[in-house]
Amino acid sequence: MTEAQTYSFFLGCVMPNRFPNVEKSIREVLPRLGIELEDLEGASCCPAPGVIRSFSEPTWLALASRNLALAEKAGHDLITGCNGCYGTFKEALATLHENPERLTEVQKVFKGLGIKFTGNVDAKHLIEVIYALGPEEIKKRVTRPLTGLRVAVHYGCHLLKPSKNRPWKKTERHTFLDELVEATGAESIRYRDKYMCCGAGGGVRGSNVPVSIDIAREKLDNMLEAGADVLVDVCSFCHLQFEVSQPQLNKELGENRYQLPVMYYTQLLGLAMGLEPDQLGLNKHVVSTKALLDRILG
Ligand code: 9S8
Ligand code: 9S8
Ligand code: COM
Repeated sequence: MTEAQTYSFFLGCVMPNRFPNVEKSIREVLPRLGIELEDLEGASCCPAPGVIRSFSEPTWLALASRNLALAEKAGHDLITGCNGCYGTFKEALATLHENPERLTEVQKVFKGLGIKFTGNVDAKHLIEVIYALGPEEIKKRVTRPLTGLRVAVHYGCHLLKPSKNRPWKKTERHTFLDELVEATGAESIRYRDKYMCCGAGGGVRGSNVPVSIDIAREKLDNMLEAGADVLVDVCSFCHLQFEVSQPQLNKELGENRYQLPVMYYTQLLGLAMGLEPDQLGLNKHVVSTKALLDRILG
């Protein structure tokens, strides 16, 4: 077992408000892997990279810095389970580190607010921290192998791009999430346009719902065509998109074509580690997980 590590847990807006069941699965699973989470009291919206940064980059940088300053004060690196929040913090840190005058600007904004910030803090996606343990280490925790389960993984955009400021191998064909899924005994299947956006980010879902869910439909069609039993994601906003779009699409169609269960990675891993569906919030899904759970739990 690796030494315990502690992080400041940044929730973002979507997870605590819309998917506390996913949050629960993270809080159950991570400590069992030796990853301790400390709440980041007083945190605000990251703010969303595809939205707020498009309106005012300096406002985005100051608010992101304020959240980073809370982690810096707590003495831990920040950890998040949302790709969008991860994107904000990675980009904000790169901006501050590459342009010291931007740090000075932010410090000026903080003047008189009692916020100390040096930029000496890092931000990680929880999947990065889990992957650093190694898929072999994950395999050792599996007591209920998910053999025969066909998983369509969805990476999302901000986790991978821009690749310059991301810790992953420089490739267009990432495999780290597939490896972590396969460590549970499940099979990560190939499907068309796996690395494509879910259609929600960049303000698309907020401004043009028909276009947004049409992109989700295309991804779902590709997954279903490849025979997926479940979709696995690692982003609060992608999770929202796939959970909420399916009933919307079914309503438009007048038939229940889209019923692909959507799990966050820690829910899948938790099942493989022998946790109960209730502990992982799997009984609180929009798209029912019941038939799938009956199959897995036997
Ligand atoms: S915070 Fe506010 S809207 Fe959100 S979930 Fe993730 S991106 Fe950051
Ligand atoms: S994909 Fe494209 S922009 Fe993003 S990361 Fe999460 S939401 Fe879905
Ligand atoms: C998507 C975040 S995860 S944003 O909508 O692009 O800001």
